[in-house]
Amino acid sequence: MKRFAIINANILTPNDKGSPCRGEEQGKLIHAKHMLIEDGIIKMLTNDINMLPDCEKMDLDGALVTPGLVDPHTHLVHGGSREHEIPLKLDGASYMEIHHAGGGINSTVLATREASDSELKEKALNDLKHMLSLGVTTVESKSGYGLNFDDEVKTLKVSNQLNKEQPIDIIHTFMGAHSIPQEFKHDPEGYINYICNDIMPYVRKQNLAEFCDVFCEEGVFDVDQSRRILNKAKEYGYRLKLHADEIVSIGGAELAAELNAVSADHLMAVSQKGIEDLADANVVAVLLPGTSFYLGKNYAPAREMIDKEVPIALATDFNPGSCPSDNFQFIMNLGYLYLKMRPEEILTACTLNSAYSLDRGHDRGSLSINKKADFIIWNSDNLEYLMYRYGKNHVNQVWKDGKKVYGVK
Ligand code: IZC
Ligand code: ZN
Repeated sequence: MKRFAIINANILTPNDKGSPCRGEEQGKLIHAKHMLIEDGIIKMLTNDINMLPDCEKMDLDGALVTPGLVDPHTHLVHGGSREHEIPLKLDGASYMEIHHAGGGINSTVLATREASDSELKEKALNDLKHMLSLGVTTVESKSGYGLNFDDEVKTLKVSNQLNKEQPIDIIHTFMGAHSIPQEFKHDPEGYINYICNDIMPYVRKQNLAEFCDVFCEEGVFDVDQSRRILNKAKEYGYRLKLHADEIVSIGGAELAAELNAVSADHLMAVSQKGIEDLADANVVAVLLPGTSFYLGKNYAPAREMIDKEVPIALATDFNPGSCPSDNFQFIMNLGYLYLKMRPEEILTACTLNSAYSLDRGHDRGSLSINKKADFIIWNSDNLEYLMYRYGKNHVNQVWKDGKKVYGVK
């Protein structure tokens, strides 16, 4: 048995009571000085050093320790990049205008279809290395740039291989309903039938993805189409997620609640009823302030959602179009500055609530007894400093399943 303890640290963690933290609970953390780890699992949190058994001890001299970050919304595996959109944007074109003119997601679909498995893998691996250095120990990864059987399966296989070949745990989501591909431009119903009948059952059967997500947005998939796709996904055994009310308020949040989705993501344009429905159904709201930042749009009403008892998670939304950054620490800064969340609420949003939004609250997301020893040792003795001093990586070491996987010293 491998047993060791970290001692004299400022350990801060959300308190897992078996469901996502909401309302006032979102901002309540537990504090301890010492943590015992056995075979990659947390066995004790204590302020009394005499409680620890005889074992190897790492003295952290007051450093902040938190759970590893869980990024629950990314479009990790994709070909190419979209810096060629910059002049269009400077001339005033919006994200949706570029999309409807055949650019945007469609240009990434072309680049992804053209890329080989190993090209996609190498590119995503580079991004994963960067994420790990920033403290991410679990990440969600969506398909949605293949938009046909072979290329959706190709990207999901790459994502599954990457899960085995580097330290971050990757949770996979099928998102064939990300956009209508050019071949089906005049037959959206034909595309919906194709993904529902041909791709979705195969992906689930091969266990290539456990979640299904839809881009429910004006001009992409409407509420009725999204409902049909997600109901079909439920039949195949997927858990549900939804890109909801990102740009226009069309009832995405209401649909996520109606279908008992695990999460509703974006919510920059969520309605009052949408907020109430999410709270009633205990759906985790995954907010993506990096997208508001990059698109120059408004931010989701996080304070109002916390007041109305909607559990909040944060994510990067890392993708080549609306958030070309995988920097989760910058998302924490935006959470404080623009979502007006308190540092304690932000930590819960990036660890325990994000783990729950991936159905992983039972084994990670907090430093609780019998959970995975996924944790970060920070170059700071307090949590507030991470939100305040932006643009710098504050990670000193990242530990995954009780093993050091990244370290500055
Ligand atoms: O590639 O533009 N919003 N999907 C929905 C995206 C952004 C990703 C992209
Ligand atoms: Zn997204």
